[in-house]
Amino acid sequence: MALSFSVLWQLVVFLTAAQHSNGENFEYILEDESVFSECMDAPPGYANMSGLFDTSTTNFVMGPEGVHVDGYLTSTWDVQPTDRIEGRLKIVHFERGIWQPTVLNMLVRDFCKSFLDPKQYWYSIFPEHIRNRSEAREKCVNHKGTVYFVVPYVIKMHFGLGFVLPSGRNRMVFTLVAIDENDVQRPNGICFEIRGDFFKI
Ligand SMILES: *[C@@H]1O[C@H](CO)[C@@H](O)[C@H](O)[C@H]1NC(C)=O
Ligand SMILES: CC(=O)N[C@H]1CO[C@H](CO)[C@@H](O)[C@@H]1O
Repeated sequence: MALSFSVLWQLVVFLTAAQHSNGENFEYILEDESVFSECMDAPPGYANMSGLFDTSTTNFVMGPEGVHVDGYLTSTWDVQPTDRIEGRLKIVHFERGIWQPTVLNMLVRDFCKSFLDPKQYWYSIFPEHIRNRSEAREKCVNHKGTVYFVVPYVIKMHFGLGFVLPSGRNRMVFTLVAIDENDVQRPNGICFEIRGDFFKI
């Protein structure tokens, strides 16, 4: 997939604006307490969330304020610590009976470099709540078997991008791929979705 400048630009806007916007703010309300869904159109050979983390030791419970999370996650992805992890996110919106692409696309070339950076939009989704941070800092998701303990929290996904986010049904589609030291992408990528709706707050 060729990466055009416009896509890169969108990504920069998405990443930076999420933190410093004085425009309208939106909260993404999850559709389902299990949080992570199967991708509707996963690339061949890609695993779902269970290929990234063992979530069987994590509780996700929907309450009035959102989805409560506690427990721990163990990384299960069969890749190498020396791999670079590239992440993509696209938001797809349900409109007039079909899923339509939106301008909200981003690519992170080296996810592990900024995994625990508080300025990243994903920080509050999960990394902020890791209890054993020193281990997480050393061992990103490309270290199979790493255990991330979470301080119990309620998932809050806030976005202030300076423009209106589409209300109605949305899918945030995440894909992660590992790229080895010879710059070759491994076939066992990860794809999962978080379905929800944007509400103005
Ligand atoms: C994810 O994939 C695994 C292995 O293919 C499968 O057993 C599991 O049911 C899938 N999980 C979801 C949420 O569908
Ligand atoms: C390096 C580190 O802090 N690892 C810890 C992660 O949390 C578990 C449980 O609290 C500890 O057993 C690890 O030592």
